[in-house]
Amino acid sequence: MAAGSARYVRYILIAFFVLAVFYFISDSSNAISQNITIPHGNKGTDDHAHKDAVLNNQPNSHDAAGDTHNTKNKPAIPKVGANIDPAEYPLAMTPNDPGFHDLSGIKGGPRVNATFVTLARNSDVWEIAKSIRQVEDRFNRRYNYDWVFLNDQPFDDTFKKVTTSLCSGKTHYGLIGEEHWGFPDFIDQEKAKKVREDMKERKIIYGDSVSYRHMCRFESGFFFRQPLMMNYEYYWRVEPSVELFCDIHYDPFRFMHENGKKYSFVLSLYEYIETIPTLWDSVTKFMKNHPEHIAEDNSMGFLSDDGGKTYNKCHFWSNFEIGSLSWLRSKAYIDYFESLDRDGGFFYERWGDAPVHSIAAALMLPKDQIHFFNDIAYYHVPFTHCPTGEKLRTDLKCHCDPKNNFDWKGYSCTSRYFEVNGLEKPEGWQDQTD
Ligand SMILES: Nc1nc2c(ncn2[C@@H]2O[C@H](COP(=O)(O)OP(=O)(O)OP(=O)(O)O)[C@@H](O)[C@H]2O)c(=O)[nH]1
Ligand SMILES: [Mg+2]
Repeated sequence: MAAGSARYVRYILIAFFVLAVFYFISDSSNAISQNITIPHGNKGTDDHAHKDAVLNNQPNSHDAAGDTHNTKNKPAIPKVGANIDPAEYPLAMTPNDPGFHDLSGIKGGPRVNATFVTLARNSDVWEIAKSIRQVEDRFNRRYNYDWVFLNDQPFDDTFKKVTTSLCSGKTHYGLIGEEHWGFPDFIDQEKAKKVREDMKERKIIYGDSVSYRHMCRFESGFFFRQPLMMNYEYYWRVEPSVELFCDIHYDPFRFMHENGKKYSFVLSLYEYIETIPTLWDSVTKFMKNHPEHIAEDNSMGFLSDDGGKTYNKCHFWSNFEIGSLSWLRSKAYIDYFESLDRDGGFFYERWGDAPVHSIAAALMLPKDQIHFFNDIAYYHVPFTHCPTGEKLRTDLKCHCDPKNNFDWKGYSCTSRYFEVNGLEKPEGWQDQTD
């Protein structure tokens, strides 16, 4: 009997021991995860500073319109304008600037109220995965900016899981309303159909596509006013299957914000005239009706070789854009979009968002608010922007072949941009003209 109860006591002691071990393990793993806080550049870590930082993070007032994923549960990063002085964290733009070569860890200093934005279908998941991987590796893993995904159909679980796992910032998923992805009531459906049939016969790329037209109109006039996008001031557009070839050492959003830039590009080229035969007529009408929206120091010289009589078809390639959402939401841009939209060319022709954005930027922004990011090396089929200058390419650890750089070739408009802005072309440009 005594031996039997000793056995029970032993069992109870073993059970206690096992429980104690379990408790210890789970408590210490908690302690470990609590200790891995992502540094957020906020030198003061007092409660007040933390509260301010949270207050300056994106408001959640529009979350109802989309699905938000934040598996990382990261602390808020202070925004420009929060209780942090950007001057304490100067942008290291060149190899001589302190901190330029430090690409490790999360970057200290403030963040701009900005997001990446991607319009995509569920079927684009693996193509956008490639793009995200590159954007994260070359830049965002150190900055953790959010990423907004937009779709005219609900995103499926695979899309959300894959993209959320790849993005270092918060991810948000928005469903586009029918009013932003469909035919407006003033469009004559029969006429639009005939145009598509005709373009199909003439083999104009995407000429017979309805969805491509909705996409172009959406990117021209609506992406920046989606409820999820209303939470931000700047955007960086990313498309499926794009590539980034060089390390990005500084925060381009901060560069835009601190230098008063509203629109930026890396590639420019000529548009197919068959897709926009009457776009310039429509723009001319807008200019006449709204002279108040035309900037004095505009870039008409980039768009026209005869002082505005005709369009030379030059545009910034909008599959890459870093820009100001406030500008796109301004009365000037909305008046412009609505005027063009009423003329029907998104459906009666096949106006692309690239010439629509570019013409707006060139006419309604002063020249110095448009920026060419020479140091962001980029590919979207079939064109490459690979920075001119061997020193720059090696400093930024670029892996693009400079022979593929499109900037100075005949079909690019970047030379014209340089001329209009009185900029000096980088050394070695002559070697890349063909
Ligand atoms: N949700 C959704 N997204 C679309 C649709 N069509 C295009 N997109 C997205 O809109 C963007 C532009 O479309 P693309 O097909 O890349 O157009 P493009 O760049 O002119 O042509 P490509 O040379 O084929 O890349 C991409 O981010 C696409 O994923 C669509 O019908 N629905
Ligand atoms: Mg594309």
